[in-house]
Amino acid sequence: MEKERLDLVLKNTLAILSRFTAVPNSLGRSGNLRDNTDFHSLLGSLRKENPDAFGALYDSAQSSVVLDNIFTSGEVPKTVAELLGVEIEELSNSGHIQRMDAPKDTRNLYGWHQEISYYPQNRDGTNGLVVWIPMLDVPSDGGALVIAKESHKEGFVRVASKKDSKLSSTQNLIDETILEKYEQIKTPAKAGDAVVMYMTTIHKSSNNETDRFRFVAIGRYHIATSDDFTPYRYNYFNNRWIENNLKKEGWDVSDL
Ligand SMILES: O=C(O)CCC(=O)C(=O)O
Ligand SMILES: [Fe+2]
Repeated sequence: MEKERLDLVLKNTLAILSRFTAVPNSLGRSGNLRDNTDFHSLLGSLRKENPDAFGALYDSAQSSVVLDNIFTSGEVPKTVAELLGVEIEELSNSGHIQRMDAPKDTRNLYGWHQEISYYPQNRDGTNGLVVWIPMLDVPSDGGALVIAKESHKEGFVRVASKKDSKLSSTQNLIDETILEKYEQIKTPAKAGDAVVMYMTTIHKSSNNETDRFRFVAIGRYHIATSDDFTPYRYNYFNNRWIENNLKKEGWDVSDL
C-alpha cells in the first residue's frame, strides 16, 4: 500500500510523543520517520525512562484517524472484499491496532494462536480475514510473522486463556502438537506489504533482533452479511495513568 499512509500513522505517533517528551523540530519535518534513527531512539528513551508515558502513547496510537484510514478506505478494504468474495458494504471490522515492538523486547509477543480466539465475530474462521501490514521493512530477524501453512483447515481450536503477569498480553495458546502437522513459514515483509490470513490460520510473533522499533498495523475483517456473524459493540477502558495525571492537574475526572 502507499507509503504516505504509513508515514501518516508514524506522524501521529510522533505528534503524540511530543505530548510526553521534547521532540526536535528537525524530526517533525522528516517525511520518512520509519528510517529515522532519532525517532527510534526517542521512542526507546521514553519507554525506558517513563514506561507509563510510553503506555499512554501506545494507547493513544490505537484510536488515531490515520490508522483507521488504512483499514477503512482505499485499497485495503477493497482487496479484503475481493478476497472474501463479497462487496465492500458487507464488511465489518473489529480491532485495528498499531503495534510498536521495541528492539529485543519479547514481553508482548504472541505465541501460536488463531485470531478467531480474540475476535470471534464469525463462527466460520474463513468468513473473516486478518491483515498484517508492517510500516517499515521487517526482515526475518526483525519480528517477521510466522504462519502455519494451511492451518485454517484445523477449524477453531478451543483453548484456555492465560495471562502471565499484569503487564503481559492475554494469550490463547494452541498446543504445539497440533503444529507438527503444518509447515511453518516466516514472512519477512517490506513497508506497505500485507500478510493476509484467515481468522483460523495459526500464527505467532517472532523476536525483533534489530535495533529499531517494529511498527505494524493489524486489522480484522468480518463478513457481516453472513449467517454466522455475531454483531457486537465496543467496550473501552481509559488509560489510568493519564486519568490520574489529569486529576493531579485539577481536572474533574469523577465521570471517567
Ligand atoms: O505482530 C505480531 O507479532 C503478531 C501479533 C498478532 O498475531 C496479534 O496481535 O494477533
Ligand atoms: Fe494474531
